[in-house]
Amino acid sequence: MAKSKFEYVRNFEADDTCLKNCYIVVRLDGRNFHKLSELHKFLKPNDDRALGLMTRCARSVMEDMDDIIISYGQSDEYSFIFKRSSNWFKRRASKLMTHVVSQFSSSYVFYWKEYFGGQPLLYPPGFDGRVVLYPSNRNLRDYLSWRQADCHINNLYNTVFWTLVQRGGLTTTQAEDRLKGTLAADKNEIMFSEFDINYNNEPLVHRKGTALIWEKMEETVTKRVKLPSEDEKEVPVTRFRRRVSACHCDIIGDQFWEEHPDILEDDN
Ligand code: DGT
Ligand code: MG
Ligand code: MG
Ligand code: MG
Ligand code: MG
Repeated sequence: MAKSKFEYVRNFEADDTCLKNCYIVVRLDGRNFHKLSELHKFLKPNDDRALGLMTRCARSVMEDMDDIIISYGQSDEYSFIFKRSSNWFKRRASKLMTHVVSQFSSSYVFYWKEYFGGQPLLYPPGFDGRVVLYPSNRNLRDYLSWRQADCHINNLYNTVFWTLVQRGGLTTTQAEDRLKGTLAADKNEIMFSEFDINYNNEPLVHRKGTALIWEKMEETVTKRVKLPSEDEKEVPVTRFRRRVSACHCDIIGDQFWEEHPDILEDDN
């Protein structure tokens, strides 16, 4: 086909191919969820409906996109890790990021009522996205550790903060003053001695966030087959399927990675 004289504009598109051999991380984060959570009366410090909805959306992203090996989420953010050998969308950063973020955003609206029932979503929420490349398994694990450590630090603070307000009767300003300069041990001690709360018994989903991984499972179904010269009969057929499974475990230490050796590809 003849080219139009306008074709040259195509060359203005920037090349944003992700460097080979690197893990591609797409992290998204809710836009102004401070306001969204207040307006929709999310429970403090953790609203299991909101967290469940985030994970439902992440599951939808994983099921719809090739090559995501693990996802990790907490609060209003989720990170999706594409395998380092992925050639999806020719590794174009903008394609990968916009597919993830738009699938996630539309899922947030689509699945809202499954988590919030009759409570309406009052405006269309948005998410930002970014792409970061990590060249080694160590770097990728440190990235995920960073996000999980962030989850821990924020959740410890938020848990003691809202305990002081909701059960201790402090104003938010008083609670803030009370916690100024305190270390993790001090926060644990306040909860334990004043409110009989052992932080380690708080729900794992709040303390550790959510990792989504692929779980291989064997499935046996019966199929009707008709061979020539024979009557139709039923035979069992076993096949392997994979499905997304959620865990709220520690992903900083070695144990998780030793138990799931096929998530990462070898460094070399
Ligand atoms: P951004 O990301 O710069 O557009 O602004 P925000 O407001 O989304 O800030 P960010 O992402 O640093 O903080 C997350 C906000 O979402 C924070 O205000 C608390 C809120 N949020 C997330 N999960 C929950 C929850 O389970 N319960 C409540 N009450 N709030 C939550
Ligand atoms: Mg932010
Ligand atoms: Mg946010
Ligand atoms: Mg956030
Ligand atoms: Mg098109």
